[in-house]
Amino acid sequence: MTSRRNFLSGAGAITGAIAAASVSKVAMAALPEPVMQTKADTMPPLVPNTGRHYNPVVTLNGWTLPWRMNNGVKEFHLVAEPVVREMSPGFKAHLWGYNGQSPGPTIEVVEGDRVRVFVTNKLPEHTSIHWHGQRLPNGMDGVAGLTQKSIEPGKTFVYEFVARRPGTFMYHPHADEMTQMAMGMMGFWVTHPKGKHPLIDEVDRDFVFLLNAYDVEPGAYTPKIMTMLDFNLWTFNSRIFPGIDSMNVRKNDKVRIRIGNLTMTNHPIHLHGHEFMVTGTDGGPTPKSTRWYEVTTDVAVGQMRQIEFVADEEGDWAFHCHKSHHTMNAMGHDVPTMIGVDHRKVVRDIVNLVPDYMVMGERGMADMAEMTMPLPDNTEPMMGGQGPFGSVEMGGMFTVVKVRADQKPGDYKNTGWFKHPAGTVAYEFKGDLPNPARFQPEGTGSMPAKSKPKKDVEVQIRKPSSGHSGH
Ligand SMILES: [Cu+2]
Repeated sequence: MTSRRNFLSGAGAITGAIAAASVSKVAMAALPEPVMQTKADTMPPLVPNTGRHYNPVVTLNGWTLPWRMNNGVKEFHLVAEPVVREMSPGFKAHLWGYNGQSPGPTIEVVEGDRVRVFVTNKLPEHTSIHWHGQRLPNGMDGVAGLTQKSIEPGKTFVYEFVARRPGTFMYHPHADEMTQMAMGMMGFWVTHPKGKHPLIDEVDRDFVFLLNAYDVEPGAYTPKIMTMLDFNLWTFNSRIFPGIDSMNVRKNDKVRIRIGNLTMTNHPIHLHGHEFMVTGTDGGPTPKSTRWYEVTTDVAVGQMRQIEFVADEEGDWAFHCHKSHHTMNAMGHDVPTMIGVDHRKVVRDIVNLVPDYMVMGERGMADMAEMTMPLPDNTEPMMGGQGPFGSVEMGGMFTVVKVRADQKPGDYKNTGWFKHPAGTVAYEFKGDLPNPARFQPEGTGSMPAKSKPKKDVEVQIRKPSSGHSGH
């Protein structure tokens, strides 16, 4: 726009154009080179080589942004741009993100650090960045229109503040938020404490990721941005199971997992085999007197939770959102519940007419994970994931915490499936089944009903199919 206006307004504009060019050249020289990421793999922790030392985090299917030290200021360069994100192997979505990926890179600093973030906008529309949870000067808060002008396409803005409070934070646009967050613009931020902190324990492994949700129609590449509730891809860091890496830890490691939620609904995050405590929120570390053990914690919209546990049980432990529809991938399922309905005769008749016809769900939905139904290109099956004992029948927000005695300290490699000690796996009973002793009720309800149906009624449930598509 600038050059066009300059061109149109004649001679005076040439000077303007030269001035603009020289200014931007100087500005570019002062900018730290943006670092880009082309892969959706979990990158090793970025061990700090300047500034105060800390134990770096590992971003699940993500990475940490390197910085440049400039006169004692940590300088980062974020580039807001359209990206192609591989959501699981072979399934790519056209999103918006930062520095080549969505979510953007994790930013890690230390309490007391002066931080300068250059933000270049390569999107087709204006943007801004809000530093969720930070104490900072009001004008650095990133709310377009309220605390700053929005960053127009092609422009670079500078944010600068001292990371005053240690903890778990995130960043996201505060300009055309509905579009930009639906398109995947978000990232994680961790401020490490500058020394021993009474409420922040040292841990051996520190994982971070964001919860996000997309509505990508089977076969399509770009999310629908108007969707408010009916998302069909529920993701950890814009990845769906089985494309989400496992979290690999050493037995007896103290493990911290930090989770931020930028979807439109809450996610009860559940860990198998261990109890954890919520040790922090986006408001900071929780007072010790408020902590109790849980195996599921709800992460509401716009919230962050950090959980901690000692991984003292070896095995492959499921870790997932407990909303069962959030551990499934894209698939319209406008189908009535068919469990218990024997419709083999109807199927035979239909198959005579339509040879590829397939009936879903007369024995539950587990068959869905095993059948090989033709899918449109660029579509992930509704559920899958091949475990050592068969299909895991999961999708979306699901991964595995792998606890191994022989995992080396600082090694994040996936060493394959857990080898169960003999006699520790559920097994089939092969003896005779005795006749069950039927349960005889002793109570008759809390009080007698005023009126009763003349005949016993057996409830026949058929779930409505409206308002329930696209999971
Ligand atoms: Cu969920």
